[in-house]
Amino acid sequence: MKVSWRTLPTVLLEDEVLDKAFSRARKAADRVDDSDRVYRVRKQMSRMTQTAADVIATTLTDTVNVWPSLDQSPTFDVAMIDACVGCDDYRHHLSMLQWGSRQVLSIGGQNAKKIIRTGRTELMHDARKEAYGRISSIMRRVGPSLAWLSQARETLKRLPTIDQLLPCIVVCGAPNVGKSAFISALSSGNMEVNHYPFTTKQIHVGHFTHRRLPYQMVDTPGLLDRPMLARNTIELQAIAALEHIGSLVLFLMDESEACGTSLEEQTHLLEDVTAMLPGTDLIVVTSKADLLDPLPDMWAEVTAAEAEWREDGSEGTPDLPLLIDHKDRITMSATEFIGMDAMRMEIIRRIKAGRNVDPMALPEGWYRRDQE
Ligand SMILES: Nc1nc2c(ncn2[C@@H]2O[C@H](COP(=O)(O)OP(=O)(O)OP(=O)(O)O)[C@@H](O)[C@H]2O)c(=O)[nH]1
Ligand SMILES: [Mg+2]
Repeated sequence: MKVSWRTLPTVLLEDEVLDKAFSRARKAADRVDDSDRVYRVRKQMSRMTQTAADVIATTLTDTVNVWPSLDQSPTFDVAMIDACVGCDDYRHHLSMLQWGSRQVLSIGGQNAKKIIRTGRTELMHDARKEAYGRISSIMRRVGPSLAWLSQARETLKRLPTIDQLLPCIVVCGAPNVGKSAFISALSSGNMEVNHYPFTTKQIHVGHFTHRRLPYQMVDTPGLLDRPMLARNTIELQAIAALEHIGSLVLFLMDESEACGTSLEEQTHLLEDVTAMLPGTDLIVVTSKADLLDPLPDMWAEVTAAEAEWREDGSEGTPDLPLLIDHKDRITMSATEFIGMDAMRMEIIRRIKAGRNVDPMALPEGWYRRDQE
């Protein structure tokens, strides 16, 4: 499911909702034409009351309806929303709008009745004024919720978009190990950069395409910066949610320790991550291969094989040799772009291997486009 956080329409604020409603109401009254004064005033006042109430109720419920229901949102999104704006607040403010809508409709109905039942025009005017007053006071209570939603929309617009039906590679590791550089080096086209709620950092979402299938890559800055015990529930939820979005997790280790985290700490982190994501295929990758001393044995061979493949037009699925370090781990240099094509092929192989063995058997609830 592709979530529509980016396309949430503008949320009208309290005054804007009232202006819209009252001006529509005025126009509705202007259209009334009746030579009998009592009939005319009655129609005018009841239309004003009803129109104002209807416009407000509709505006509020329309807002509620376009905001995705958290119960039906993917776990990763819910964790991100919780971290960005708070799920409890999210639910509370939407339910305030629902409440406001009901109140306003009931005020509209009650006062329209008063207008219809009286024969005295001044009482009709009074009932219309009373309706406006009561509606405005309901709107004063809904106002803070509209303001909250309007701000939340700004935050949610920047959530990374991850298509859950497409393969997604989650790139994690300690701070500064080279996650963003890796994603950027493997990305064809522009990388999306989103603000990340947990820290002042940014989240990168990149893509590459193989045989017309887009592969998404997403990094996890800030998620793993703190020791496991110091993390709060929401951060833990977000980490756990990686299991739902990731077809494959790459854990980057910086052997050079240039990142500022010792190898020992990075190893602890790897243990934590492995424990948190028991169901996900994970590859440990040594980053910054160019800083390894000595360079991996295969350095020259991989450099030549990748260069040759690129010169030949980068076609097909070649068996490029992987760059392997002295610990028998796959390694690459994002800045020198060595071992990257081989790494990309390995990613594709691993994701394919992890997918359904029977290509016709899809998980429940999925549909095949070619069978529609
Ligand atoms: N020599 C070398 N430096 C690298 C390589 N990849 C990344 N770096 C450097 O390592 C530093 C951190 O790289 P980033 O890609 O920002 O690391 P990150 O893991 O995204 O960092 P955070 O988002 O802060 O957690 C930068 O100065 C990069 O230039 C590499 O392959 N070789
Ligand atoms: Mg980064």
